[in-house]
Amino acid sequence: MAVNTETEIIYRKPIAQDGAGIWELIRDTGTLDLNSPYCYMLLGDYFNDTCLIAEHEGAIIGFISAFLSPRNQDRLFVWQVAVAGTHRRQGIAKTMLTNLLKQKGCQSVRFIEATISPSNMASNRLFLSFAEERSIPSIVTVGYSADMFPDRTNHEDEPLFVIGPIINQM
Ligand code: 9YT
Repeated sequence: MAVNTETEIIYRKPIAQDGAGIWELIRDTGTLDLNSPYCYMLLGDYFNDTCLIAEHEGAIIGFISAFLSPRNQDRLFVWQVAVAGTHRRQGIAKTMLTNLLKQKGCQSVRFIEATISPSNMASNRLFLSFAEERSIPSIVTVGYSADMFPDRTNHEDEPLFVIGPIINQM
């Protein structure tokens, strides 16, 4: 479905009240692991210095969640990147990632980490092209293998992408 994108897309930090809308967005992607609504409320409340929402005409059409590694503040673990089906192929995910890294909460970040399953083509493309465009090294290691997930969930491998060091490339 084509959507009128002439009206501006607003990028902003989430708040707890966005939890339900974020949950619906993630549910509708069909590719991401759907967490509880409560989890998305917590992200909006306690982790919103490192999360971002894309909003179009009052609807949440994009979300990126991330947190600084508790062990190392120069590592940003990007948890989920989601864009609504109606708004794909417009560079919204890359804008969210770029804008997020410019936030105050990400000033210490030199490495980005994310696990991305093979079927999540959009995020595979996003992270690799993000690194390539800025000539930032990237490595992919095992991450969380399929056999770590509960039986019958039929979960794919979650290879770990590490991108960095980022030095004045934003
Ligand atoms: C970058 C990204 O969206 N990773 C997804 C990780 C995992 N499969 C999840 O939480 O959906």
